[in-house]
Amino acid sequence: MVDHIHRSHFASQLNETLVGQNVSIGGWIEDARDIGKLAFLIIRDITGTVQAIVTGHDNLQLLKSTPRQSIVMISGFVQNSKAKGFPVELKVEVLNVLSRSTHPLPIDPTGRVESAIDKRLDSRALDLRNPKVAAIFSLRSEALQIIKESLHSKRFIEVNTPKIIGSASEGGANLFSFPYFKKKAYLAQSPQLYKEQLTLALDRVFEIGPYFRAENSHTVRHLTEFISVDIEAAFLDYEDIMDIIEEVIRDVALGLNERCSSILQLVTDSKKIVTSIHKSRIDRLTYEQCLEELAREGEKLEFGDDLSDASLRKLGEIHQGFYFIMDWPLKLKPFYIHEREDNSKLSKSFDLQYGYLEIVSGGRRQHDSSKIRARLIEQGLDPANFSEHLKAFDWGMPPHSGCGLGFDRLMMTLTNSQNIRDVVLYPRDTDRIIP
Ligand code: AMO
Repeated sequence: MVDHIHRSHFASQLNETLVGQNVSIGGWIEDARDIGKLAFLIIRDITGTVQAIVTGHDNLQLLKSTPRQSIVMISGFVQNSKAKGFPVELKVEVLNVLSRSTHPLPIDPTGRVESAIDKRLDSRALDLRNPKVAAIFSLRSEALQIIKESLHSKRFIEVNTPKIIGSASEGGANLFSFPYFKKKAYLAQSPQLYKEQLTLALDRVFEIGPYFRAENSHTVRHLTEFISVDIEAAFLDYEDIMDIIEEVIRDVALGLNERCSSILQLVTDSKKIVTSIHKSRIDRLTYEQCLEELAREGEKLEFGDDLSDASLRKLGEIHQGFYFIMDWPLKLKPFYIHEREDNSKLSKSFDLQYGYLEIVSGGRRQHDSSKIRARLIEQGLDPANFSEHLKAFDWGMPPHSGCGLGFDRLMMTLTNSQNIRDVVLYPRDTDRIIP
């Protein structure tokens, strides 16, 4: 019986050693050129393309009525090819059309006719047939794998904390709320409180999961749902976390260069990810040094002012690629951030920037619950709403530090993408909740 599901090979596996063998390939028709007695087909699967030669009245008739992008299973013999880019080709014996596409399609997935990102997102699954688009998501997958390997090698264990929560994790207003049986529940803004609590027993944890933020931001770098790599570690200070995150990002850049050079070529037109991170340590500037640098550029800011996009862009011109900004004013940081012991106006905190784009935020955490209570009140938050969290601090809480890395933003920098939507399969923003 002919099996119409299982293929014998992926497209990229066909080579001269298979000449004369009968193989089957499953994929979609990218191109078809009928020259009368025969037709040339280009069949694509996730690994690449195959040239196929179709002959015979029935097969040619079937092909005539089959639109491009339809799913086919072809089988036949491998033979040497004279075509440019194809050392071998498939002489088709059996052509099965398994699923016909409609014509015309909403977008051209070959990329020959370009569509705006919004139109592409409306037909995202089809958009992914464009090898350049699919490549971004292969890189994403590999980057996640490398991050996990890197953190495991540093004794972190992976955890999963709930995304349906009963009270705010970060404080502030940007929470999505919804009815939950007889209660009100929220979508987690971050795993901040859980990951901190877990250090009292598990020592070093990381979580890769979604953050939900009801932020009314319309930019190329904000989504309402995005993926973060959160890490938290007992008995480490914030500069240790800066070392760790620097190593993780270096591992990702070097790992992608090593493991994915051909995919990188598709995405970035270069076989290597171009970031300064390969060569040297990432610059570490204090917030106050940033103010001085900005003042030299003619931008006068007072201590305590936040750094605007424009200021960060200026700093990004001076410090190409990644750079840290550390020791922010305490009042600019969330309630759980620890003050510097030598100056309580400053915090043990850091952001990792890539130009104007903030990639990571983290710091040493306050582990004295009375100080956390005072900070909550200072920030207009009610400690009673955090009682479930605060009780863990009475069970023996080690000093700890951690950070959250915006994974989608990291992928933007690694793939030279200007819009976060390019590196997220089904982005969620203020306007888009489908598909
Ligand atoms: P923060 O709020 O800075 O820190 O978030 C961590 C990182 O997440 C990314 N990010 C975003 N990415 C896409 N769309 C958004 N709307 C968005 N908002 C933030 C950024 C940012 O650096 N609990 C702390 C982390 C910690 O201290 O461990 C936190 O949530 O890259």
